Amino acid sequence: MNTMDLQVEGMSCGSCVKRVTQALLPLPGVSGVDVDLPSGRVRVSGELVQGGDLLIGALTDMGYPAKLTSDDSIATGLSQPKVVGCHSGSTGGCGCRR
Ligand SMILES: [Cu+2]
Repeated sequence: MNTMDLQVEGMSCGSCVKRVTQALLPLPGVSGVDVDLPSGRVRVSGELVQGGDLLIGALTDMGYPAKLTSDDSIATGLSQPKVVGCHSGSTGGCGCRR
C-alpha cells in the first residue's frame, strides 16, 4: 500500500470532487481517493505500481489537469484556492459543467 499526491487544477465544487474521485477509483491498484477541494490536492492510495502517468492521464481526460506533488513541495505558492462561478452563473465554472 502506498500513496501518491497529485495537484489537480480546475476543481471548484463538490461535483468536481465526485468526478475526480470517479475518474481515479476504477484505475488499477487504486483503493482510495482523498480530495482536498480548497487546495486542489488529491491523495490516491492503493497498490500504485504503475506510476503517476495513468492517474494524471485519467484526470486530464476529465478536464482536470494534474501533476504529481510531493508532500513538502506544495506548502507555499503552488496552489491558490480559486473560487470561480461554478454552477452559479452563465460564465466561468469548472469541468463538471460540461
Ligand atoms: Cu464543479
